[in-house]
Amino acid sequence: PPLIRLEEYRPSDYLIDRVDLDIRLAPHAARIDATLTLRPNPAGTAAAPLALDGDDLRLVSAELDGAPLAADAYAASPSGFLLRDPPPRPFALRLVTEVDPTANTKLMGLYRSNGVYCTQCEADGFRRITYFLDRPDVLAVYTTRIEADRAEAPVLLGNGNLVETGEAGPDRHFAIWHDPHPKPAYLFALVGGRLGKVETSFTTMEGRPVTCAVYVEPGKEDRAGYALDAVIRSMAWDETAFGRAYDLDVFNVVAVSDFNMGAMENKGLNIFNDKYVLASPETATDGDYAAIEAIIAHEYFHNWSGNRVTCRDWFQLCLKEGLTVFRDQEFSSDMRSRPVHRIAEVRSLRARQFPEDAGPLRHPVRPRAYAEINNFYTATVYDKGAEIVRMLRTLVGAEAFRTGMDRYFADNDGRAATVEDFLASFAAVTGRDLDAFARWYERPGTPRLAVTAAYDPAAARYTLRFAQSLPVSTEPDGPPLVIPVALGLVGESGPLAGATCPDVRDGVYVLDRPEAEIEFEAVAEEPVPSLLRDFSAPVRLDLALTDGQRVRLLAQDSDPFNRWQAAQDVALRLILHPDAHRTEAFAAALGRFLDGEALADPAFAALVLALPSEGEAADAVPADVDPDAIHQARSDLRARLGQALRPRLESIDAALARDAAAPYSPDAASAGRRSLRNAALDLIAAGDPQAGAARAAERLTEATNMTDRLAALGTLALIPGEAREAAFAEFAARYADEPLVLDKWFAIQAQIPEPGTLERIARLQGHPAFTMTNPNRVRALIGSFAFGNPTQFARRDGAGFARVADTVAALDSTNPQVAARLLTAFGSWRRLEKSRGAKAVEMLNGIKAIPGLSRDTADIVARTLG
Ligand code: HT7
Ligand code: ZN
Repeated sequence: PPLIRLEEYRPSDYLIDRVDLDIRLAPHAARIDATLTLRPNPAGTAAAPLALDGDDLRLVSAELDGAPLAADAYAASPSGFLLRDPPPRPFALRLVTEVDPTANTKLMGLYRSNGVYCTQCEADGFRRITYFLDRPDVLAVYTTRIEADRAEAPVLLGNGNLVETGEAGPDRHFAIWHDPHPKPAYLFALVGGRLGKVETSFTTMEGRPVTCAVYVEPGKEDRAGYALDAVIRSMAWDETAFGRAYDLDVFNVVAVSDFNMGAMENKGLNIFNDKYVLASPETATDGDYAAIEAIIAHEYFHNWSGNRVTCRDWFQLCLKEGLTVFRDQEFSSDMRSRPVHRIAEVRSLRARQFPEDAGPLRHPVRPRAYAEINNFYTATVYDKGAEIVRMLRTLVGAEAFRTGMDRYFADNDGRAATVEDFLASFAAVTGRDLDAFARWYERPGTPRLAVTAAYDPAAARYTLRFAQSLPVSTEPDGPPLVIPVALGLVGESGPLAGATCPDVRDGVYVLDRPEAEIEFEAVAEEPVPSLLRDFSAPVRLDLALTDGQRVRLLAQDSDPFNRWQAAQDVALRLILHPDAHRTEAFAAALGRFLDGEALADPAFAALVLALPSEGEAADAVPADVDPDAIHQARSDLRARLGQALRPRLESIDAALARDAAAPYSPDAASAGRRSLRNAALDLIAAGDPQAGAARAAERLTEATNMTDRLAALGTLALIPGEAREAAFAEFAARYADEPLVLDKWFAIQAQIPEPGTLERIARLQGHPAFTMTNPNRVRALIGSFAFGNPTQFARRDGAGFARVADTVAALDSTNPQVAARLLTAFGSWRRLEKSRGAKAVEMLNGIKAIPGLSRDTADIVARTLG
């Protein structure tokens, strides 16, 4: 597919100041009457033809300034509208189009989900509603009249504020919405349907009363309260943390069940995948509650970082996404435990972004070219993008960071901005040159930071030598990155006081050269270095420490992140190089840790007990990855730790048992206690499957909430036998009418690391609750298999790859976005053992050969094959 390149950006030849829409909803023929108030852009080419984007549109009529357009004055096709000779002055173009929302299986543009009309316009869905300059640097003020059958769509929602409602004939009604804030078309939205709601009000720091509502399927209102509460907390937090107030009279969130991604930040009308709205103790886990809180916050925060200040072009996607992820991470950290949340962020970065950055789909945080922008909503743009913002804060300090953010919002309000504009705000308020720092946006690949240390006891001097490098596959010879390394020295009985180093300010050393050396004076004993505290930069740290030194960090470091990291490092080495003697020593260290503090900070303790995933272990293997060997080594280590720690795990279980019977509360402290008790159960079962199966089955019947029930089911899922199958059957019967809960059931089964899983998946694809038209179902069953079952997905016989490839092929013509994303599971084929890699290539070539393959899937195939 042809590439769109950053360097080829040029301003639009025309601007659109106003958009007046009259949209009549109907299941098969929705009519969109659009009047666009246009003018030539002084920054564009004068007298150029006007070329509007379209996608799958049918033009009904066209008028210019109130008069029908002559047939030779324009050309229209489903994919575009051309006005050959536009007036060299402001003019009004009225275009009527027709679309079929029911037939829209791509879930982009105007579609129906469970009978509810809704829209998805980012990145380029608005052109599936009407012909338009569908690019983020064309900002207009929208007024939208929505008309529908009253019985079919009693609720009619649009962007901005509601200005009028009324009758439109015997069975029809209308609502008019006006959004005073100029916005790009990707932020347009409407909703029409039968929906229930919960609502409340919030008064902004500017004194504006805002009605906040969450709309859900009727009958599920009692599951919308947590999301509504998260809206209110997000609004309050953005005022205190960033000085940002909401700017409309209403803020609506609507949950729909067919949705390509998590949620969408349309102005004043956020549309959500219902998975990230609906929560009750009986149907949602602690993880679901945390995700709802984070995603509600994320979309709300876009109101400033994305909507008020938007992106000039799609290459700047990280400008809104990286910044908004950073903002939602800070919010969640303030709502929950900061260190625990930071560990969760880094685990997710390493699980998703590091492999992406090491594989054929790697790209700079600001890509330079794309064939299909929908394939660039990636972990790199979002999560590495957030890490860059975090590093910027570390470099300039929290206070200057806030001043810089204020400056950015003030200078760019109502504008479509670039990464350069963002950095310029910080350069302006700090006087710093951020050009070298900006390389983070340009250079793909995860940097490696190699550190060696030397101690001179006579001089009481400690030297650290740093060397940074990028992977050879990613233009490694460019100029160095600016890497903030938060660090400290840890002595036998805790952080070393008195050691000084002129290169370290506020606990941070900034490495801005390929290699450097720093010296600490007055170092009274040989320390263990604690580097990259709080994971201060998204790099791979190469530091040879002994298990003993790592155990000292686990016990003594003042930085919780590095305490956790130390345990992970020991465990990872034991997975890659099993050793009975060192395993016993590690178990003893974990035992001391649990004795000392498991019950003081259960959430943290649960993370320390969670070993690195099989994916992380695979990521640490240089080449020829054998997922079966990794699985076996990790299982063996878990079994041994479970046995060695059994008495402690039992006492944790007993100590937290009372808590499990108490009424459910989703707060972080309660969730932490549940996570530790469930981690203990899981490790007990790893060490003693028979006892574990009995205990898990018991826990399943006792559980008073979905968190504990699903954890028990997850434990049982790893122990073949009748108890497991009975539990699966009971769970399915209990939640037969709960699609979101059945998704958990599909997902757990898809991840069972046994050869029988493929057959199980085939069976589950025939289950009445499974459908290929719902992205959540596909992701739950096939996505969980592809991304969460390394041994079976990468089976030697290629049957796992084939199952996923068949799904991609079947889905491509109906929903290419979801198909393409599923296909990214093949991204690490090159790192697999040769024979497995060859099977993956066979499947990729099979997909490549499909006639009429979508641009989305063709792009992923081409890049994956390289
Ligand atoms: N900005 C949104 C990204 C998005 C999206 C959402 C739903 C369906 C299709 C989509 N394409 C792009 C979500 C966000 O990051 O906030
Ligand atoms: Zn976002």
